Amino acid sequence: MTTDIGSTPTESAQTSSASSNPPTTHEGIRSWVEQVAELTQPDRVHWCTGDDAEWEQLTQQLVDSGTFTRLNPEKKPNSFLAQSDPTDVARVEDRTFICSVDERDAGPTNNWMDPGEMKALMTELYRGCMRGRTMYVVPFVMGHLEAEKPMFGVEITDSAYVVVSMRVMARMGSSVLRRMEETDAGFVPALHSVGMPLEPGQADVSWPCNDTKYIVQFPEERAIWSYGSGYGGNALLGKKCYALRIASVMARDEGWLAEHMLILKLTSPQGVVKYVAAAFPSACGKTNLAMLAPTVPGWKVETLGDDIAWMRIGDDGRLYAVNPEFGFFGVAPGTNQDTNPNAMKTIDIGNSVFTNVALTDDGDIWWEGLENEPAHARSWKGDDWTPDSDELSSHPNSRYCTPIKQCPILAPEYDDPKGVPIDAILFGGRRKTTIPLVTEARDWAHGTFMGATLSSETTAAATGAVGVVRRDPMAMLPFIGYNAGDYFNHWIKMGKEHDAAKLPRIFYVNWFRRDEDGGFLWPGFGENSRVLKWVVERIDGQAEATETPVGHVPTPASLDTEGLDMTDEQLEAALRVDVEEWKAEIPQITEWFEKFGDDLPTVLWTELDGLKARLGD
Ligand code: SAT
Ligand code: MN
Repeated sequence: MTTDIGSTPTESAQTSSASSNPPTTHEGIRSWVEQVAELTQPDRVHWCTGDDAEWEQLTQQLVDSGTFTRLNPEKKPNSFLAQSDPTDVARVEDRTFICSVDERDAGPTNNWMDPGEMKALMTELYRGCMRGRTMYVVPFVMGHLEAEKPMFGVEITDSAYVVVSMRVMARMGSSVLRRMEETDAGFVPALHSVGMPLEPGQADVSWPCNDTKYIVQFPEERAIWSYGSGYGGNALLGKKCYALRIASVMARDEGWLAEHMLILKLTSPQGVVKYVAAAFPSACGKTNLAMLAPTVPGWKVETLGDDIAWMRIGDDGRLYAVNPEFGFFGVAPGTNQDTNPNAMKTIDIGNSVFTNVALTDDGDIWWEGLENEPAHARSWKGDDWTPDSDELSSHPNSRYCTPIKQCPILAPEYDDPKGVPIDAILFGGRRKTTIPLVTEARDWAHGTFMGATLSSETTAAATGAVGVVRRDPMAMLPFIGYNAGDYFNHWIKMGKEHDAAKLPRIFYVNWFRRDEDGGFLWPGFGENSRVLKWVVERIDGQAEATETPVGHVPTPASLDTEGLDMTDEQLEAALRVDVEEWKAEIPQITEWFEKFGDDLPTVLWTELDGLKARLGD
């Protein structure tokens, strides 16, 4: 391994007895842990087992330190509320770097710094940064431990909150470490520090973090260094940093896809099963779609994943997807019995961590949009909150972190390391105008064009302005670990190198189109099953579509709207391809493509030319 962090270990490394006698025979892990301990100077090193006793000890410790509030066990057993520092509430995209050896390989959509320079800079930040704290070593695997090639990682962190959250989100602990030892497996080293050492006698705060933040991927080395934040995707390094940014680079090199997609299983009343993967930007309802309760009679949805899909071509030429995660890290506000009854059942079982939601007087959680609004609560900032308050009770990016195994509609195939063959890929964004409810791509290249030009209004999942339209290719803008031009090319290649007839069909959806008065044209949530039904019927050659300049759009009659409280005008407006709106989109797409210069596959320019011609430009 080439993670040359800090100085070489010496005998004076007194930071902990655990590091001088680590409970592993895996040389690579031992020496990396020793080096990091030498550099960061923790008081103790704790090798995580992932067992229940450890969970109890760490959650109690977090309660004692004020990071956690234990929820009322009658409401939410074995569950906790964390309130973060009010400045540390979302992914920090402007502090996220792809430190490839060559700047060109980071591409125009990523921040870049020379890897040597970044390491020098961060090594100084890390020097002594764990003083007064415990350093936790978290062996984990993304995906199945029984996979043909298990995807190992080791996260070193000085945050017990991260350890507890990692236990929910990934398979981790002793069983993973044992397997790594048996096979002398390689792993992605993922180093995390909140960046707040404690001097002797200095009292800790409930949410330590640092104003200086770096979230850094070294794609060639397959290494992750994160500093200064304790939150979500900045700190749970198996998630976006590994399973998307680093894995997308591995996928490019090895011919597969690491995507920001949910995976669901759809069964028709006739018992026909289809698997759907769908990409939406953060906080656009991916979790709700993944756990959809269909309103169309007889149709059934089961969940396989809500955020990330790893997809490989199987022996039969089809594209198989697995969810590398073990839990859900869902947006809390707006989740309720109506919008996502299955998420509510999942979290009601307990064993969950909530971050930045409100605490009710009876020790339960509450957030905007949840039923039974309390007359009084403690807000995410720790203030008194009542329905009359000017401030929100919960941060818009507040989250529940809950075990996937508790999901009442988890598909049994979740446990199959081979994954499920995907029939359809949906790309979706949040757009008030222009984009119809659903459009089918003409072929894989056109579908890649749809994905590459996907646009969405920004949400609270990342810091920065909310509601601004930005291109978010394949909903991967913040997660592509290399040059996005090369990433598009990788998608095009997947279509060329494999049998198109066996690849999933591609669709573009928009649940968020509005009428002139600003109201949503489509009811969304469970009603989205009507769109899924149309998608499946298209695949089976049953549903009708109109060929439009932008692709195949349902004829109003082909969409099952029985029992839906919607006028014909509303349905037509939701499905309309407005040539003028699309013409206004062309300069934006052109400007977006020009960013990539020669790195943009020519096929995508050809697709754009075709679109222009069809719009009558
Ligand atoms: O903060 S996370 O990256 O884990 C969640 C998200 O933004 O989708
Ligand atoms: Mn996500």
